[in-house]
Amino acid sequence: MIQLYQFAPAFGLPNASPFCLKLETYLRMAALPYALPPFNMRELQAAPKGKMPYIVDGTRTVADSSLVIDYLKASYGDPLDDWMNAEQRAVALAWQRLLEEHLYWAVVYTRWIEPDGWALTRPAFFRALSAPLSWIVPPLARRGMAKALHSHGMGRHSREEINALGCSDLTALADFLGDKPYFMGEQPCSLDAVAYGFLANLLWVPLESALKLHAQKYPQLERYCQRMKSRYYA
Ligand SMILES: N[C@@H](CCC(=O)N[C@@H](CS)C(=O)NCC(=O)O)C(=O)O
Repeated sequence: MIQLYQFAPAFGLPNASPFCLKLETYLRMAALPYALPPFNMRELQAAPKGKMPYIVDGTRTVADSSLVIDYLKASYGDPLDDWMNAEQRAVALAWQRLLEEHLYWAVVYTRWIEPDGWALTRPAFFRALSAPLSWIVPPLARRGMAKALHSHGMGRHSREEINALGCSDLTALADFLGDKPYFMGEQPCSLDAVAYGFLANLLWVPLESALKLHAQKYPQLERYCQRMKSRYYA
């Protein structure tokens, strides 16, 4: 059976990492059985690309949620996306990139850099550490995130600019979803695993960030997450 390596649940969600929640949701959507080995820091150190999630499937280890999904499609078929034409695939990929390569960094800023976010993130992500690691690791990890934000470019903006950029992504997502049940229409597809991974991680975490408050202005986003949850996590 596929072994899914990811962080421990946090914030009342199956995973507080949008990429981990994306992959677990994909496995459920595609009805692929998987097991969740208990998380410990050694797994993150052993991660082939230094990030979660990754899977072990028999003799194969595959890292990166999107590359894992490509591998799963090639190995077990593509029940979720095989109905889409080339234009729909192009649109879905563009939304995925908006979520993963842009909105993600605004979320990272609110969780790791803004003081209210850090006050929640630190205990939620590092509770398993005991002293002295619990004093040393969290500030180092936070510094690493600040560096990554700066390298990406998002971290060079002011707080107001970052929130405005993230909010415009959320407005676009809400406008595109509109009254549709799923992002690409009547039928769910792998983009919905990505969207759920990110939107649940904004709407359902106890951090009242500007991004969350903005997302709450669009009731279709909450309805969408509830729809995904009741269909795939009942
Ligand atoms: N492109 C990767 C991104 C994964 C990613 O950024 N994972 C973060 C958690 S959201 C992580 O493991 N961070 C740990 C670290 O950077 O040390 C994917 O799709 O899997």
